[in-house]
Amino acid sequence: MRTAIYPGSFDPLTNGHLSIIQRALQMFDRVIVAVAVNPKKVPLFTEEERKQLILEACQDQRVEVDAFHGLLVEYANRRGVNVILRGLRAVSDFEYEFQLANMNRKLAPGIETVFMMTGEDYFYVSSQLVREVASFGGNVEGLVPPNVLKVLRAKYAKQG
Ligand code: COD
Repeated sequence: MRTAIYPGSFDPLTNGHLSIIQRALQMFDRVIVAVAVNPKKVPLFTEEERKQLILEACQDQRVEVDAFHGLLVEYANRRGVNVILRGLRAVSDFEYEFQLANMNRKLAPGIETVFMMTGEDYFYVSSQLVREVASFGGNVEGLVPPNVLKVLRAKYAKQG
């Protein structure tokens, strides 16, 4: 069975992420969406919230949603998966992704990183921009799945 791990912060999941997951399912039998938990960062959504939002939005038995602490390659080894899936939006993503992929290869030579191009409608979408726009009351409809839109609106309505 061909399995890929799609790691990320997913704070929150956007339609850009979803487009990568859906297209990856045409190439892999199973995709493990792995939420990275970084104790040094304070995310908008908790680990559990991020996992739940991805689960609700994906609704496909071939998608598993998990979380990991520590090094990605150690998580991949524990899961017995040797493909890491990443998305590329623009040239600006490339430098960071190139460093990440090479460092991961140095740490774990058997693990390959596979890149997929962004869906053309989502090349400008990032979780960070979505959070910022939503925090100022801007409309992010169409950029995130409906369940994420709902919780974003609720979160920022509460904060006033
Ligand atoms: N279209 C297409 N792809 C997209 C879009 C979009 N609109 N938005 C995001 N993506 C891609 C990103 O390019 C990325 O590939 C992936 O989706 C996830 O994005 P994010 O922003 O949710 O996640 P990142 O980039 O913050 O994730 C970084 C990791 C958490 C994977 C990384 O920091 C990590 O591996 N951390 C664990 C510790 C570790 O092993 N560190 C050493 C790494 S060398």
